[in-house]
Amino acid sequence: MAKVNNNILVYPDPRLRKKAELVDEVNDDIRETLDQMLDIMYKAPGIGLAGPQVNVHKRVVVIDVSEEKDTPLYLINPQILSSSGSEVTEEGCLSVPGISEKVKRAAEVKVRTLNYYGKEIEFDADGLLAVCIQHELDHLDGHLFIDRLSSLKRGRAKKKLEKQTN
Ligand code: GNR
Ligand code: NI
Repeated sequence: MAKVNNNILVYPDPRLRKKAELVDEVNDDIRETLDQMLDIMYKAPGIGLAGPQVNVHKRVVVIDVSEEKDTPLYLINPQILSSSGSEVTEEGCLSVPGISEKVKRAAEVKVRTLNYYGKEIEFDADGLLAVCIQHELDHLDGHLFIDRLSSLKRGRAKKKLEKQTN
């Protein structure tokens, strides 16, 4: 019913800084939102998309890190229960266009989430999936990957972003 805005919000849009709210019921409305977010993510193209990026301030995320783009993952009210190790990965963000920087995050995460059908599930993730989950959960709390850079690198990134933004 409610159509998700096709435009992905871009830094420094203050709406990217709003904390997303818990989903209280996984119904057809939420599933429609997730379907639309997946479309937008594939078209972008990206490997993940969080609600706030499309002005949906609910704790919803879609991810597909598969090569064939045939393994969508839907996360509703996701939580990281525990994490271990650390890994540095070059990250980009659809909301921070033109910037890519190395970010240090946990290498493995244990996740508890509701799935597409509202069932609570738990799973472990590593590699790019673990990185993407952490990146998307940051969006739900209004955080961007550039917030995690050293102040020197963040300063440079912001300067580059300001030059791009007209
Ligand atoms: O498409 C995306 N690629 C990506 C690469 C490395 C680490 C994280 C990501 S997520 C990003 C899409 C996005 O902005 N999701 O919020
Ligand atoms: Ni992002």
